[in-house]
Amino acid sequence: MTWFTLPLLNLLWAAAGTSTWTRSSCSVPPAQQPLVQGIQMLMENSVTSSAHPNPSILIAMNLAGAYDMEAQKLLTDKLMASDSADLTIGQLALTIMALNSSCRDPGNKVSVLQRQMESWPPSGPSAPASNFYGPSLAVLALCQENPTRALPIAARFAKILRFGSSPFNTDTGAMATLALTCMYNKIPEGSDEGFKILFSEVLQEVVKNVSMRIKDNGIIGDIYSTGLAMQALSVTPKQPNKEWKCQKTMDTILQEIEQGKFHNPMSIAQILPSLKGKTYLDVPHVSCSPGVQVQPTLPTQPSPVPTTASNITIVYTINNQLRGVGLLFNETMDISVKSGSVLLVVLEEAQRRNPTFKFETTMTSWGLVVSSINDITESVHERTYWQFLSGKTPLNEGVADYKPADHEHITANFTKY
Ligand code: B12
Repeated sequence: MTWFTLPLLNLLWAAAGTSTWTRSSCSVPPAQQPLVQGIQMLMENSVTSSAHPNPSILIAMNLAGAYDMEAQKLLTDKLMASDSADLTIGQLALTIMALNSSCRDPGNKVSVLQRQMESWPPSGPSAPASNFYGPSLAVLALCQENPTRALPIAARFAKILRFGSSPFNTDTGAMATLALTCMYNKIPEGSDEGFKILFSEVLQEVVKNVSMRIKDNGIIGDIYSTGLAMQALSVTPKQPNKEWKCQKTMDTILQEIEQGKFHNPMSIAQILPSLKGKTYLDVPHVSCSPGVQVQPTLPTQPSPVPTTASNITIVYTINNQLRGVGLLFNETMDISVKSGSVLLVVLEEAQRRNPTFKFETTMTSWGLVVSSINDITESVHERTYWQFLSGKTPLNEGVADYKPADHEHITANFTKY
């Protein structure tokens, strides 16, 4: 072999569109395993007979290897019994994947999802990127069920995604990468070469956007999108435009876990597969033979910080400047609450003191969303919502998780996505 043959071979390899790029591998160091076990137990403990069944938690439990077999069975049975008509496209897709991860047959849920995706999108391709999250889940679930039937749906999804995605959202990009990678890997033999080219081109673009969000400390997007982004970058056939050091990402996430940033069960469900070296593409390969997992002894919890009864003051503003949506207003109030309170307590105190600050919440898989303030209500149709900011920076947690600091200025701003 002459000195130039190897580079030449590489070039030919690349030109053929074959996927070769060296991924850096990563794993949780043994000393940090108890941290991971701790959050998994926290997540599993959130499964109760009264809680609304969360398919993302079942997927994470099954990918990681469930500790609590009773919780696993309870969730599986509840999801089996759920009515497709009550679910959005994304929820239905997650339910199908969750049942598959428990080796249960999702039955007619698959054909319901297939039909819904055949008439997607309902209102033209101008939807913002975040609206592709649910449909990405749908393409992924349908791809895992039957790639041949999923092919036309996935192709339409890819074309719309290519032309209609602004602004870019890391979580959505990650989920779209998983969906398109599944399709790319499973294009039925004899299909038009155009499908492979389409998925390849759109994947390249989405992976480029995800990789642009890699920060120096390894976080991809924000800490809560990093789990999904790790899954995406670890399976994509397309090389990211920016070098990704998986271990760096892992180490930073472990530090964040140590600082208690992953206590919301849904945030754990989205990070756990990556910590275990798993992705949603592994769902069809989960082995359901009777559990070998043993519930670990509880890692020593950090002793609770003694609560000082001191009060803090939060400056709280509610603002609606969207014309045509009810009354325009901008009201500010100083609110005093116990230090360590979550933002929800601030909102409750504001409402107690002034009826203009009255608000309503809706329950979701991530917890409570503030759906209405001062009678101005979010709308999926109008794409409006109440965004929460600290100063000018949007919060990366919801009101039931975020703990404001003394003198922090929190704004609830009615805006569009
Ligand atoms: C789309 C989206 C939105 C849309 C939802 C509307 C819609 N119809 O699409 C909008 C733009 C309104 C939104 C708002 C917010 N979001 Co958001 N959102 C997402 C995203 C990208 C996808 C959610 C989804 O479709 N899931 C799939 C379906 C099948 O599951 P679902 O449970 O039915 O989905 C619902 C919930 O996820 C809920 N939801 C969406 N965001 C949030 C945030 C919180 C805190 C809660 C409780 C619920 C919630 O809306 C979905 C549709 O009804 C996720 C990303 C992710 N990794 O999950 C972020 C995500 C859930 N959002 C997040 C955040 C921080 C927010 C905001 C708090 C941002 C802000 N600064 O105001 C607000 C909520 C404020 C409030 N009023 O209480 C974080 C939550 C992190 C955390 N630890 O809590 C995520 C993970 C993004 C991230 N990586 O940081 N969001």
